[in-house]
Amino acid sequence: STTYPVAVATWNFQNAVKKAGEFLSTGSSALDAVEQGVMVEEANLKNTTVGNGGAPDRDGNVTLDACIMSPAGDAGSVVYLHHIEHPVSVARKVMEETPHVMLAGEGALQFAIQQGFKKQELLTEESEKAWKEWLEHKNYKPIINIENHDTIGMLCMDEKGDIAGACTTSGLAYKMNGRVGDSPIIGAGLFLDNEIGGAVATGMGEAVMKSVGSFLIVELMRQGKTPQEACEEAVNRIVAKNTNYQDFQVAFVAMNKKGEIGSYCIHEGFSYAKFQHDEVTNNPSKFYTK
Ligand code: SD4
Repeated sequence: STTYPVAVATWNFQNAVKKAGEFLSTGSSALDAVEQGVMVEEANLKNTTVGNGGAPDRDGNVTLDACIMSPAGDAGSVVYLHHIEHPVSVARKVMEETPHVMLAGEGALQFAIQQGFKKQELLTEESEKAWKEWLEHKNYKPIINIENHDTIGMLCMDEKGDIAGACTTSGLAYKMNGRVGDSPIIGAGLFLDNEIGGAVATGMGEAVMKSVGSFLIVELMRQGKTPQEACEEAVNRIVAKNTNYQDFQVAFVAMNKKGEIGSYCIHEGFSYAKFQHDEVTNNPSKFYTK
């Protein structure tokens, strides 16, 4: 039986893969499906790690990072973007409407507004309240698993077998002002090669950036590893290089050209959502810590 169309996403984001699946099932391109899929979480006010409702940095600013890649290998990215609910769509505009790959901060916001995006307040009452509580102790300690309130990275393969990917986040809660994570970095939070497959990451962005994790996974698949083996190798390298791996989570999801999926993470509790064979499922990931 055919394994695609297929959509996979980090964490238990079944609504997002369902949306992507609806687009894929009615003949949409992987690129349209992946954008529409992750937009579900950008708009979800209950998700405090993506888009509208995202947790702020330690100074109270909600700053968003996102990127997108097309089957052709084109890429667009925005970092440190304020006041725009759908950074993935701005990233797509960067890819399609500019000679660049990445726009940051004020320039990214200015570009978004020129493209017709509306400026809005993204800090919700709940997120503001949680931030003010955090200010009382100021203990910066990223949470290992926030299950369905987390960063979304998604890969889609359409009816033609073409792969697109996206990743979008408000980053780690109470990060330093100006901090950018792995999610909008091509090769770290997301990478794909339409001849091989793709990978997405979530968790402690600093560890993912230093290992260029998603690029590594695609290259390992190119050398013949399965998506599962490639994800395991990427996590093993991070564990080997970080003596404090007990204190943070990193998780990867990968897909190859056959629509085979693999996933691996440091700590138990990560799962990925999948749309395949017209069915939406949540799939607990294998993990490193015993
Ligand atoms: C970051 N990787 O900004 C993102 C955050 C994340 O689970 O995925 N949290 O580092």
